[in-house]
Amino acid sequence: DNCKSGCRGALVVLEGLDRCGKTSQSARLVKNLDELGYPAELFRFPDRNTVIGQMISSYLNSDSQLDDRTIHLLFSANRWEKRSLMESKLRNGITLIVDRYAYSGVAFSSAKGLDIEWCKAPDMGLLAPDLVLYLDISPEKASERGGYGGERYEQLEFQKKVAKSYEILRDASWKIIDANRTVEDVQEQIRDIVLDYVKTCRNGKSLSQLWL
Ligand code: 2DT
Repeated sequence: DNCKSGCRGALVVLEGLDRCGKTSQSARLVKNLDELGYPAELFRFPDRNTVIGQMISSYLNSDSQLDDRTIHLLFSANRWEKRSLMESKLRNGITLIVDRYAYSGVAFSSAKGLDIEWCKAPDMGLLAPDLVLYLDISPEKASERGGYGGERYEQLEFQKKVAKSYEILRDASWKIIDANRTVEDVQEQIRDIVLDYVKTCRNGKSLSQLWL
């Protein structure tokens, strides 16, 4: 291992519509990196294992009703409660593959009509990803993939609005991945892109914060 002090893991975020393949790609990516000798761990948001995460889960299952701003802040708090753990793992050289992050927070809440700047504010100061991968698929195509699971946001009309919000949110640094291809093709492309970033971070790129 040629990892020197200052060498850290990369923070890699996967974003996209429901059924774009994020979750299986995240798992495959962690496995690929581990096999290549780069320690990696999977995080996902919402993290339903915490008390806040259980409130979010109950809302998504429509077992509870919450005001749009209230649930937005819970999603953000659910990221804040993992911030220090994520930072210490990164500083210990572990690459984090994160299935949804603050961009989902802004895209989904602004799709309900909330102001984008208001949506971004509570996530200010969270760790900024080194790389955002957007798994691009049309809302129609996504909805045909094995059907939605019946959670609150899994409806074609709403996903169309989310897709528009993501378009507003993304910048030139995002890598847009064509998610219409086979799982293996997508996996290979993602692995190659991410390896570059992992190497850059090991060479001492510093961690920064949202929303710079
Ligand atoms: P999963 O199906 O990936 O578990 O997501 N969501 C997610 C938000 O509205 N705000 C957020 O901050 C995050 C992280 C996207 C469950 C749903 O929760 C939405 C889909």
